[in-house]
Amino acid sequence: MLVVHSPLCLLHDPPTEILSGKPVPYKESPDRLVRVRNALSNDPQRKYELTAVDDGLDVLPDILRVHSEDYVVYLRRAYSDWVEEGGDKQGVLPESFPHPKLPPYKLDPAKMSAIARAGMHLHRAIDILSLLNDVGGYYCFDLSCPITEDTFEAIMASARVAVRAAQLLVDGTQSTAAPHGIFALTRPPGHHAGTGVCGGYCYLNNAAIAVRCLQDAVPAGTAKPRVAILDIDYHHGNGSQEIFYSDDSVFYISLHAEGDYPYFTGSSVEEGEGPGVGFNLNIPLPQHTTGDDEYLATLDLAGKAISDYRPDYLVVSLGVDTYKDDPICCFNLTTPCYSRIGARIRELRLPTLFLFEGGYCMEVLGENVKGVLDGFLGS
Ligand code: OKP
Ligand code: ZN
Repeated sequence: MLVVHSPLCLLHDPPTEILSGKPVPYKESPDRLVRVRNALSNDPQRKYELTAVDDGLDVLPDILRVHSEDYVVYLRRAYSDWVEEGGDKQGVLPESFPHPKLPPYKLDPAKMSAIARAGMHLHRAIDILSLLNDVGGYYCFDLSCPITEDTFEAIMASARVAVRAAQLLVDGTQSTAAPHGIFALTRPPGHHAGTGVCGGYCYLNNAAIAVRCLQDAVPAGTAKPRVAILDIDYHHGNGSQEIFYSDDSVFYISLHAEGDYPYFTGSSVEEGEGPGVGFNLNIPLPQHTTGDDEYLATLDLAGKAISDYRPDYLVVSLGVDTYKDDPICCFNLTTPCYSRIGARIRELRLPTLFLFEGGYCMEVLGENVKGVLDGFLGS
């Protein structure tokens, strides 16, 4: 299996985040990537071929098919604006938000400080009335996404990994009969990032960017490929849901912990809207009691829904924070479960793009991710 990665993804390394009101070391660390990379490259059977993405690959057009331009401009400029204003070199994090219940907001965003812009959706700020109807219009929805000097470089590299992996999947699918899979070693993760908002360690939605690449890679006049996203990260992928909520060409399915972060989304009544009705499926599972058997039984239901949709491609948001000892999560999955998950995904017989999302138990992170991929390969 080809594994696409980029050393530039290691650059993003914020010192702290706020957890339960206290500053703690940042959990989404570069070491996560190193652990997974090492586990795959040390595979005794050498099943994984690591390939570094070309740093020159221009993915801005792909990113702009998913994210709003003002948001990407914000991500690119936030740190330098901040430092220019004398801000701390640790990076920029919002501390005040233009809450929709406190308008009017008549200040000129161009005259705002970088930290004000972090909390403010620049574009909407100009027409603040629409902000009232668009709570998703903030650049940050929580405090877990500091923008350091290297953040933009790393998130662009992560997007390049996703795009290159999608291209390779399309190329490979044309030449093989066996279910084909590619792993994109993306980091920072992406499934919490929405059209114009970061949060949950996510800045650019790598899976969504990859989906649009898969859909674009067809000759003119051919039907647009249908893509299913299977999100098996412990957390609900609120960003992926938002991006595809009214899109019937993308079926988003998530298994996640009920009532945990990101708290406000992930209910089974969120079914999509407009043409997207019926193409969003949330399957919340109970915290604390969900173990291997319950999880696999639910995954079978998701697999059935995916088969019924008859997608051309499967994109898997691969988080392994469902593990029993994950420091920020509360499911009880054991290491042997991950290869069983991979085997279930293999049974769908679809060209499959895996993208790395969450997973914070460092000791087994590599082993668990490799378990899913091994299971998919049938080994
Ligand atoms: C990312 B992924 C904010 C706490 C934020 C963020 C968890 C992000 C998980 N005070 N915790 O889905 O694994
Ligand atoms: Zn997660």
